[in-house]
Amino acid sequence: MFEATRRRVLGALGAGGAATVAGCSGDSAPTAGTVNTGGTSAAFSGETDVDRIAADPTDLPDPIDRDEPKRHEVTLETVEHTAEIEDGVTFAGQVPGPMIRVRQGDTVSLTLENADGNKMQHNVDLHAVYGTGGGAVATTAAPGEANAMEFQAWYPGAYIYHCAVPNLDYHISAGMFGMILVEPKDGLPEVDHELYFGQHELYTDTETGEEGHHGFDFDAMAREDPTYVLLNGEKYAYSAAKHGPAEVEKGDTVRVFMVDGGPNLSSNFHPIGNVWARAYRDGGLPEEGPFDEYADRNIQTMKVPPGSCMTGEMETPVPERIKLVDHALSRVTRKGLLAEVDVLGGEEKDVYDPEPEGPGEGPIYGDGEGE
Ligand SMILES: [Cu+2]
Repeated sequence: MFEATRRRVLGALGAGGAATVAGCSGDSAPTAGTVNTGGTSAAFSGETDVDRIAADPTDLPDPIDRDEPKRHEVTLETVEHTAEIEDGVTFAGQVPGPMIRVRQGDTVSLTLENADGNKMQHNVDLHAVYGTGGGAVATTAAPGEANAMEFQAWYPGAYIYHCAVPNLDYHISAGMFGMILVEPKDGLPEVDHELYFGQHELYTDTETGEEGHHGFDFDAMAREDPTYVLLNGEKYAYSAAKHGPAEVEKGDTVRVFMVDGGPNLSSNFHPIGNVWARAYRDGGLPEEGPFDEYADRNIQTMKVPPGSCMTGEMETPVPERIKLVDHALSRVTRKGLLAEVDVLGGEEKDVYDPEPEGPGEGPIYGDGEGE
């Protein structure tokens, strides 16, 4: 079922059917992994060891409802996987890594665990941290080890966290990034839905969609010429054809958190058929509201640099399928980036009428006389 679905997606784009990108081994010179085609993966040494690498964008912590600071114990476990489409070094087995959600003034005790079977050292740099390397030096851990640091969340906003070992661009391209959201003390305005996505690009030594074995390609990464540009680590991960779409009811307000891991490409994040009614550039938030006055209004496309985030809110006055894209559109048509949100409900023809009365009925079509 899963294989058939994936093949349909790839077929629809004429991409030719790629599938599994295997994990790399060795720190300084990762060896070639493999890419297998559906149905034949067992024949290759690069057999996947997870069914799915794409994080569920609806799986994020609840908004904070608290007036007092709190101390959090957070453990990020790093695991190295062989996974479909996405090459596999990930935080907690998903791309992006899990969202960490705290309140400004909270204290976070963060432990970076490097799983025993891993081959590389890892760490974490959180952009929400005042401190050397955002915690990267203190948390660096070899396979089978764990290291901790503690910080107070001093300033509010949505921030990236990412692996920051010497080959950090490779580790991020392999999926080692996520978001920490520091809510202002009074919290964020209430919305009906929140979604969480992560964009990044993957560099392999084989053409996009080509069957066979893919290895990581450091030269392609240096040229910033990716094989895939992805939302949530898999080709079209949260589209209707794969793990999605997200579904909301007409009239709901939808808040989207997006982190751009890069390592190199900025995103041009646009909701097709909608607009960022309120947009927080780079995820930045003021200490206090009213947030409506702080936010940019009615932004069509948000620039999100690598190593940054954005928060955008959509209104949903009509039923439709919203496509979340990087508006550098070859990344959508040819390199795998797409998520979809379905707005369910009855038509609102005053706002949008997909089948208006035909030509000749209204003044913009002429009145049929004098032509
Ligand atoms: Cu790493």
